[in-house]
Amino acid sequence: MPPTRPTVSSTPPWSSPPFWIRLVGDGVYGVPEANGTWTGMVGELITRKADLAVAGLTITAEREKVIDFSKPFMTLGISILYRVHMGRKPGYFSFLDPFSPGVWLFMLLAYLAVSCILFLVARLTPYEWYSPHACARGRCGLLVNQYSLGNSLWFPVGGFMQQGSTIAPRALSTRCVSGVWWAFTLIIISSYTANLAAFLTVQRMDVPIESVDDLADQTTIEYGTIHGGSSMTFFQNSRYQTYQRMWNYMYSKQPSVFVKSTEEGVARVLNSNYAFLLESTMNEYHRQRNCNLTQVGGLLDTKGYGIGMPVGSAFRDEFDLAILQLQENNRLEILKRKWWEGGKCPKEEDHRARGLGMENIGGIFVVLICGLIVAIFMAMLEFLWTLRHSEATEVSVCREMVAELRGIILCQDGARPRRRRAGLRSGHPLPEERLPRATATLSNGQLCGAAAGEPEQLAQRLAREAALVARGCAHVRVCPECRRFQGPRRPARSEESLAWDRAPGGGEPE
Ligand code: CWD
Repeated sequence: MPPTRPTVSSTPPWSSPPFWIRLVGDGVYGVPEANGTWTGMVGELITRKADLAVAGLTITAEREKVIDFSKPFMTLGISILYRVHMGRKPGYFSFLDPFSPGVWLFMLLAYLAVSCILFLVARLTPYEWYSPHACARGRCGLLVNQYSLGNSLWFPVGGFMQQGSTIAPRALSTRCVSGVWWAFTLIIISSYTANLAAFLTVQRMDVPIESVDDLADQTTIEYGTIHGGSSMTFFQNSRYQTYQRMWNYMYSKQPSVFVKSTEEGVARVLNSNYAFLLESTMNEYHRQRNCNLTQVGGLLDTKGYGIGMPVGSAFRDEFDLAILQLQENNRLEILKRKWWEGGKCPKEEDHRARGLGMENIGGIFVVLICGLIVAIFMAMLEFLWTLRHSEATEVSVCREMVAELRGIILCQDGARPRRRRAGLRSGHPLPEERLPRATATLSNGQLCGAAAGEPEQLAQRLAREAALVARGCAHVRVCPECRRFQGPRRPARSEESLAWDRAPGGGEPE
């Protein structure tokens, strides 16, 4: 138990030993030949070479015509045995799996496209140009646009990461771009979250066929049955279109897709791209012993195993009675469990229940560490960039950086780099320090400055923005109202500019 080769017992009768048990001569279960004779165990029973056929012999109508069967002692059906397809092993970067590389690429392109369009649209619409200082009426009428290139690139990142940003779109057009980007983000993040758990499992079952129809509809996976058995005749005699198609494939396929034994079929499943149409009893038996095997779909039919004997055999009633008794006192079920039960194969859910380890999500830690390293590297570059106009001193950049860091850690303002102070002394101030403190000349010749009694702070801010315009900074612009008072480029502190300075409410749009 279970039988691997058909077994036939011959005279003298089994009830009074000695009796002989031997394997059937041709090694098959039995199918009818063209000339009306039968092969295998069925043939030996018909010719009375054997008294009993004790095996996984399927009771069929065709056989019932030529031999007798006991009552069925097991029920089964034809099933598909296939090898377990292992998904990719979880890796450090499994968190990227929910989307294909193509989708990640398109997301990056979508992000860049949205950033560019946001930048252009914000420049185009007049509603994104506004005065940052509501109280600056009558002063330098500067308009700013919050969508600088940097902000245009940063704003979609805030939306995508569900963090938002302090940049709020003002115009209908920029709100429209933001709205569609947020909608896109919503779907992408929801889809990612929904798929993430499934993709972080240890090993994912990934079966290319899920039913007999899938098997019949493809040609890459070969499939076949045991040769000379009832499974083969099931397909041969079937009137169902799909099974007919499968029979035509199996019959014509070269090299043959039929196997001589279940062992040969199982080995073929494991070693090649082959699906074995195997009786469910044997399917279960082999799956219990090899976790790389799986059953695809359900049963194709329902039938039973019976003990075969020649027509009119004297043993039939005795076997029927014994089988019914064994069934009623659960002996058959106990025996089946005893012989079928094998090692336990882990289920897919078991993997999930175990939780995620570093092998699943370690990659995000790598991303974090890389991000921090890049940030530190960029801070260093920014530090060097700031010093680029400074006068060279005998103090090395590294020492200045160390001094700066020490100052930060010890909260000592006095530890500021000497090179910076040297820069100021030498008349090469830092970018911020180079900004005008109270007045500035605009590129269009407009002078912007603090009026008498104007708080110094506001004057400084206005002057600073004016200086940005003067440096060609594109996200600051002189308001159209102001331009009315401005002629073409002219030197600072022209008569006209002074007139503008004095004009009531001239510099600030409502
Ligand atoms: N048999 C078969 O036809 N297919 C199978 O998968 C197995 Cl395990 C056996 C023989 C069948 N039981 C018969 O009696 O012909």
